[in-house]
Amino acid sequence: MRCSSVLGALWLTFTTAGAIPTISTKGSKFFTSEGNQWFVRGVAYQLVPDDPLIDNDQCKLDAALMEELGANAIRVYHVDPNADHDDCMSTFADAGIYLFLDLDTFDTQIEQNDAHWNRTQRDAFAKVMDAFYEYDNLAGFFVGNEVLTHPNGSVAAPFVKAAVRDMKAHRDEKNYRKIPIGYSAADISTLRPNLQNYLACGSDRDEAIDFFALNAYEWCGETTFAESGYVSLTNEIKNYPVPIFFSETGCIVPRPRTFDDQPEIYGPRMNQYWSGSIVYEWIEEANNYGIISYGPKVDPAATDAPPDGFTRSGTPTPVSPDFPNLSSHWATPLPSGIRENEYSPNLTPPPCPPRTSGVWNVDGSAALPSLGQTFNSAAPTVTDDSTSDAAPSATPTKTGAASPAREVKGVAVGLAGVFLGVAWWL
Ligand SMILES: *[C@@H]1O[C@H](CO)[C@@H](O)[C@H](O)[C@H]1NC(C)=O
Ligand SMILES: *[C@@H]1O[C@H](CO)[C@@H](O)[C@H](O)[C@H]1NC(C)=O
Ligand SMILES: CC(=O)N[C@H]1CO[C@H](CO)[C@@H](O)[C@@H]1O
Repeated sequence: MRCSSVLGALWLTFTTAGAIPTISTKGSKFFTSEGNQWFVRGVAYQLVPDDPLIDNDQCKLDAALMEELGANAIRVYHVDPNADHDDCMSTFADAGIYLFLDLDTFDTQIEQNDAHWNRTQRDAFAKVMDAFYEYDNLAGFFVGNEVLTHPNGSVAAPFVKAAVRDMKAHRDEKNYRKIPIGYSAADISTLRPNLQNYLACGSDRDEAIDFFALNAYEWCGETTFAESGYVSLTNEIKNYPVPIFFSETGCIVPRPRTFDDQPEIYGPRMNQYWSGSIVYEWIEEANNYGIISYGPKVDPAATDAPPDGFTRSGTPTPVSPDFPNLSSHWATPLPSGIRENEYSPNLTPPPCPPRTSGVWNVDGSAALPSLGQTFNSAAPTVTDDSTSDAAPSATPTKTGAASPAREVKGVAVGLAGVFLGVAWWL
């Protein structure tokens, strides 16, 4: 927006300074507090494992280039709730950029094996919420990222939903605004659409997610809406009662990386059902998903070198052709969507999926586990003891400056028209 007159500029200063509209949900869409539909167009942003939102010089350098790119959101996987985030958050707000934040820390995330949700976790999640609720450009919280990664992982789903219930209760007890609370799922074909339906089902809306998000690497190379798998993902959500978007996208095989899914996601076939996407990821590091770098890779053995050789601060330099390709798609304005006051959704929650032998091992009509209830004692959610052995997986640990997300992303393998999402914890 440009203002030629001084008066106009003054008026703008008074009406918009520090005032980025907040985001809420209605039906299957996000809206700004100004009543406009809002689509996510973001990048995953985790330069350092602990917290990328405390170094304002760095935030300024990155926010400026993100604004030029056309991003309106970042996703951050881990923060330190004891740190001061005011400067970085206002830097991003000034650039029109919202934050989706994962509430878990390395020690507190819900695990698929040995699944539980207890007071220690609840208090740690609440601490992150308390540290961020005040920021108007906080768009939403995730209670988990890819907790369920295995076809038999469904038994962990009740603990994810229990976390949703308790985090919504915390938000409401504290009288915070209705900050949307959701979950970011791995794209496991055998868990679809049961997981998304389970988290949204039931008459008790205090237990249901406010939005769902999917990490989907199904659009790879030259493909189409129909061939990529996006058509079946879309068919599964046409009546979904809350917003849904891609919380990670950006397949890297084959190169060059074109991001040709972007016009489809924001185009008419998908934008009536989906609320956008977050591209994985900002920084170039060992996994090769970066769209910018802070300099050439250095020898990790050199003095003061970052553990993986990838510099994690400085002036961001676009990676080519990834960045220019994405930029050319994002030069297109976002769809205007529908005004909130013209939107009267008639959507009902999906039925809770019934337990299906070998596929969905959760009784959707059973009560959620209470705080501190363990996997074994959550008897209604397991069929028999053979499903509750749950050898604990290697707990993902914080290793130096390695990527906080998986270093090898899900690879979508086209196999006789069937897509198998495979994800690894490294
Ligand atoms: C909750 O579980 C964690 C392990 O994930 C454990 O370290 C902690 O002591 C537990 N807290 C309570 C209150 O049981
Ligand atoms: C799921 O399958 C994996 C691999 O087959 C196994 O290690 C794990 O224990 C199983 N988990 C449950 C809850 O059955
Ligand atoms: C959409 C777009 O800009 N595509 C370009 C991505 O990069 C390759 C390689 O430079 C180009 O050939 C495409 O035209």
